[in-house]
Amino acid sequence: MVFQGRNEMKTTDEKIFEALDGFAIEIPSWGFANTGTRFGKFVQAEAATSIEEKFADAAQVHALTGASPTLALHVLWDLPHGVSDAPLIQALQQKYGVRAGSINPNLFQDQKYKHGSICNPSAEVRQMAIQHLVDSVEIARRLDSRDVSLWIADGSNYPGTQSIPRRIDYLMEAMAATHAKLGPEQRMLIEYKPFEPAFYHTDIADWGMALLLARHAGAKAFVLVDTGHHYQAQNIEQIVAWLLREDALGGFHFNDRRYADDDLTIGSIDPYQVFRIFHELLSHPYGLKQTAFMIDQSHNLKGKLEAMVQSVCGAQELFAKAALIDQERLAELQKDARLVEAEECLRSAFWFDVRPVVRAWRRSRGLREDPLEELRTNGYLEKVRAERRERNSGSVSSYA
Ligand code: PSV
Ligand code: MN
Repeated sequence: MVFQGRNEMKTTDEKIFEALDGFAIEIPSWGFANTGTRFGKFVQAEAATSIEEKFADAAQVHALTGASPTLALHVLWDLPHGVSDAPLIQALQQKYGVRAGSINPNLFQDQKYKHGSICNPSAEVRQMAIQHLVDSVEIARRLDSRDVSLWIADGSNYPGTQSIPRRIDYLMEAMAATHAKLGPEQRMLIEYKPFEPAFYHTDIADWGMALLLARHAGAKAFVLVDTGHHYQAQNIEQIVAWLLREDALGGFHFNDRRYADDDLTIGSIDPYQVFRIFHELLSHPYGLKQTAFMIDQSHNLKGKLEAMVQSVCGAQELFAKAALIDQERLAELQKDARLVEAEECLRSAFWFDVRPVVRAWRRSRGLREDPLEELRTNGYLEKVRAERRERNSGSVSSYA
């Protein structure tokens, strides 16, 4: 298969190698811990029980894939004492060779947040939530972490129970107060989600609201697209194209879904969608420049580490495929409205089997060809299961 543009002399292998050399995707600390659904938890012996174990697992995933050098941290879960936990994280970064990635404030678990955090009708609760955001900015600064990633779970369940416009004012105030604390190299990413945990209205429900909030907050505020946070049938790559055009795209939380915010493995349901998103990024001159790639998945049936390695490898493959699209030729075909040829130009890259070249790339970079197989046989899983089994048994009488 030839994927050469008229002026481009790069071979398919070269394009894939170049793409993979420049590709990194952050993994979430919460993907290694025991989590479940609201109906229950199936506890895993290998699940991380401390922040150190999360760093150890992240280092293992990075050693196997060569593509996940940073670990997203959730403040309440990973730095329960706030800023004073920063030295511990610094030490873990040193020890495991994985850096702290985005810092995720937690504004959804405290009992005081029953009616919202930064949108709560109580000024006292709003102030407490803003203080947590400000502390999160400070944590990120101490850890040299560029992004503070805000997901606001606020909303209401019944019409008439809250004032939507008043809560918009509260949102604007909190975002501005947080933005004012950002250092020159820091950014805040604003994540949107149409539902859950609230079921009537969510205060930041879609990309339009997130974009307006970012615009009002200031130049260091950007929008974060979580692929699981859309209504069915939403064209996500179109949102990406708009955000890129507005220089407002900060990053992604990747995961897949069939029904709601299902947290399934990236590309497991609709790999073509991920490919189309990567295509929008690659066809934009600065699409990759400031776009952070992160996985936001916590698996309760798949093995934690296996799922994470599979996710990173899946993301690499889809990115490699998108890098094969002949952008120059595609632009010409689109201009002439040669529909079938244009579509085939896109599709042929998608259907090209990049896996042999990805394996060759791994070999050439000193990595194992098959990271999943390596994980199953290198002894890491047995070791951590033995070490952690007891601690994970906690509240359950038996578990896998
Ligand atoms: C909320 O559904 C979300 O996507 C946010 O990014 C949280 O930080 C994350 O999941 C973990 O709960
Ligand atoms: Mn998310």
